[in-house]
Amino acid sequence: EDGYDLWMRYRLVADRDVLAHYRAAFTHVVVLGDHAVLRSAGSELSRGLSGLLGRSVPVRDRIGDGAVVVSAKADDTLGPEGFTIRRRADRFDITGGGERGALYGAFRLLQQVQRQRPVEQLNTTDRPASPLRMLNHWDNLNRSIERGYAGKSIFVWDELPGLRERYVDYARVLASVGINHTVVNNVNASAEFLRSERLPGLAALAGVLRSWGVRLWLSANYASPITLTKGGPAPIAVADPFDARVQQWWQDKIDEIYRLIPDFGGFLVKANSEGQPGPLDYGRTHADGANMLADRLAPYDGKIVWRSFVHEGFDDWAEYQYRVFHPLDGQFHENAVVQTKNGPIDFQVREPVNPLFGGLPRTNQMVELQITQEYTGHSTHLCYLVPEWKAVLGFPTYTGSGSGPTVADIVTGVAYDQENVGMAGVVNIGDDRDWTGYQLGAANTHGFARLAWNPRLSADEIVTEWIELTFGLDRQVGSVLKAIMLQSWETYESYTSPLGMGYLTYPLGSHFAPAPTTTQNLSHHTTAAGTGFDRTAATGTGFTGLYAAHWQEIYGSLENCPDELLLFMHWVPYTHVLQSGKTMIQHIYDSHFNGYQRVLEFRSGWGQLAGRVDAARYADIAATFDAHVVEAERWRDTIVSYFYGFSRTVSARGGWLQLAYPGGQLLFGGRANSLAVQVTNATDAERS
Ligand code: BDP
Repeated sequence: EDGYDLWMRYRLVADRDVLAHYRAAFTHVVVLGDHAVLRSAGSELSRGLSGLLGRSVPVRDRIGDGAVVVSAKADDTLGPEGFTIRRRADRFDITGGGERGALYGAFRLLQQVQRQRPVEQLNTTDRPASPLRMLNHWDNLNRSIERGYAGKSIFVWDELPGLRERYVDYARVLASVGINHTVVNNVNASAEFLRSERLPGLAALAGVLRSWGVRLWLSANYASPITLTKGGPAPIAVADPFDARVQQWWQDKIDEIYRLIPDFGGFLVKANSEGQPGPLDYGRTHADGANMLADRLAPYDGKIVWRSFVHEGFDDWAEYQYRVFHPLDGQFHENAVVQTKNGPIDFQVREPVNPLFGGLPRTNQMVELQITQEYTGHSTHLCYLVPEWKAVLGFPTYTGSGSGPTVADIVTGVAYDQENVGMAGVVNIGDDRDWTGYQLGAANTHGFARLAWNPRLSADEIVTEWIELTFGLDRQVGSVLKAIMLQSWETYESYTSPLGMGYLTYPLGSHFAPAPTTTQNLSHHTTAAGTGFDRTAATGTGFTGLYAAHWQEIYGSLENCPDELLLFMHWVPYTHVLQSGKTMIQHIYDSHFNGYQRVLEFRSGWGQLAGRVDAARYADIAATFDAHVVEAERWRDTIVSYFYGFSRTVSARGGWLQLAYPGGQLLFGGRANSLAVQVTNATDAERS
């Protein structure tokens, strides 16, 4: 196996009793109704059950004993995307509240069968919590992927409208976990995607997605009217949303798109951020810019998703998004959605929740999470992000009644009774055979989608499901891998950036290797006496004042601020004693050493599974853990040395700070202004 099948492997059911029951229960598939999405459900059931049962389970016209009957019927309690699976005397019914619901029900049945759930336990009813469950690809026209670590874009733009088989598998992957919208190109958008010559190709791609219930979106460059009329008969020199010619250009473009793609989802826009053009260039607001497009998309049931990730000209970039967007609350039109990154900085391993959640009660909002591991180890470090996302979604903003609403309440529409809300994931998919660049990376893709479907699922439930679907039901594989994965996010944090400092990589680079000197003043103010960033309202930048009173008090206080965010909120002397009882500097040292130790344990834990996982995937993952160990060591040694260099404080471990190197150990220590180094087991070259 090479990982291509992800969580849809459909291998023969191993338990003979269970298999015998399944063979009696499922003999054929019947699709009631003529709709492409229902046909997809039927073909997937036939394909999956045939593999799982080791015999043909064809699609037939007649309902008889052992039929799995797929149909859709409008139903208020289910909604268009909900479903029920019911075991009748002689057959199973999968009934969707709409076609997509039926498709999701088909995948759910197949997942339960892959997990060998007894036939008596297959009855279920479910529906998604958020209406917009969306992927964001950061794929460019030349098929490079911004922050992608899994090869090139799976979309071969220049070959469209020619279609590849992989597009169908891509659509199946999305549908299998309930993703219903996808933005196929980078937010740093090339206007070329909107050029008329490109649209028939995109329409062909949209057609494939449509059969699996997925709507295609595009990222739009706000200056497209300028770029695409240049050199033509009627060039437009501005992109001002109040300019009549600009408005007409967009109107024509949107009409053109919908003629070709009747279910086009809409535009995702990154404006006035990191050099991108936008309405602020013309003295208009983000709301002005978004609404001009929203109004033209509305008659087609299209939407605009407008990103709040802006940072230009600021002292503390943590505040900038809030300061720009909070005053616009209530100004965005109904089909405009503001998409906000989970934290106020940029997908660091730990950030406080963006204060815009709870800060925009009259605006439709989506949370943007990063599935691709830009700042969390690319495809080398295992970092399972579901526990982080759970913490984000569960965060109580205290901006409403009691402690609520939580972020999950906001993005599911419960908080403010909204419909155009949901979750977007910057996806890690590329054209590598295993889709995500390393075998375990797909767990994040799966986990994001499962949380978008139901944010109440626990990390334990989600990872267990993913492991069982991906590696089968071997108990030891399940327990060892689950323990590793559930620890991996906090482990990554502990050897890269404990205490919430964040951003310790070179800011303009690949965001992979440690480079703490380069982010001095950007994410920390490190001196001989201490480190951190004073963002308090009392003495710092004022960021803590953007939260509800409850959090202002907690984050603003050195004593009450949770350790994991301490250096994000405060500048702290090395000698400060943390809630953990250790001094801050000691905590930094210990955290890095312990984290590295845990990565060694991950590698040896995986080593125990030899023979229990198919050879190719086993070896692939073992090789990734080897690389992970090397990189974790690099992080530990760089960051520990960095803080030792400033603090000149020696670890309490026998008075020596220990840095391992491949051949032995480097111990160094001393008192202020003196440094002793002792090297053991070294060759002369290593010693020098
Ligand atoms: C940062 C990335 C950059 C993206 C930007 C964004 O480093 O590549 O373009 O965010 O989200 O995380 O717009």
